[in-house]
Amino acid sequence: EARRLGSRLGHTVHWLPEVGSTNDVARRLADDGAPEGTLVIADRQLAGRGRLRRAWWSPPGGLWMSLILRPTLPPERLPLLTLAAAAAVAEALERHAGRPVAVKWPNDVLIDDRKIAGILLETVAHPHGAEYVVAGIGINLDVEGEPVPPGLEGRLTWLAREVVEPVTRNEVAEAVLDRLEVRYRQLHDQGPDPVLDAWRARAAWLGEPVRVTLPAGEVVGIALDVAPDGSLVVEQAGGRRERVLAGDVQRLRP
Ligand code: BT5
Repeated sequence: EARRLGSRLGHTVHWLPEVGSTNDVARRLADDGAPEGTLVIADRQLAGRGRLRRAWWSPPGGLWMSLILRPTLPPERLPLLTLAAAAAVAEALERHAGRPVAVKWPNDVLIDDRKIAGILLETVAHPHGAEYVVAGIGINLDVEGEPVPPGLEGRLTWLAREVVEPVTRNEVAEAVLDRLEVRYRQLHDQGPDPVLDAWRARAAWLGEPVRVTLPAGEVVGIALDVAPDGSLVVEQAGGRRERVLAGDVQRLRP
């Protein structure tokens, strides 16, 4: 079932009761030529995924969606799409949550240090850049009655737990698409700065000691800033600065 919503991103929505991963459905649609802004939403995912083949718990009652983008950005700017999406989700949730919403490098959205949303960008390459990007966004809206998987208890939160007034899935989806549209256009028209500023304004753990686990090895130091290519700048003991493009950040508590 495809229907039309007002905003340009999300002009066409494929709404499915149950899928493996909305990112896979969106990739098939993109491979078949679906235009930018095509959106896939599922009521639940049986094989939702995060980065590095990690599982993403996607019970009914969440917002599990994937958006097809066909950016015309230089390849080195593509990682900024993750930061743009995280900032957009945080901005959308701030409209409803009674507390500050934070972003954590590279792809997490947190309330009170608990993860409420995650973003998974998948780029299908082309010799001259990105052929298309699928932006997968998962937001916990209400998990009442669903047993939280072991290991996630106390580490995640959901919107129904944080809101002042109840909010529907459609309203959240519309708000995310609105903000994403703004941030996505900005990246194309104004370069990285507005998106980086929006991201920095909500950044968790900048200025704090962190350990970044990399695909190979780790970097320990102060998380200083995000760079215009979307990497995290970490100052190691002795002042040496390292830029990391992919990894998992943990806060080091004294
Ligand atoms: C992410 O990965 O945070 C990206 C999540 C993207 C999910 C969306 S849903 C729509 C689209 N379709 C998909 O199949 N995926 C996208 P990462 O940074 O690797 O974090 C994964 C980790 O988050 C897991 O290892 C768990 O520790 C934790 N986690 C899993 N499910 C969670 C949930 N529902 N809420 C909070 N944390 C969760």
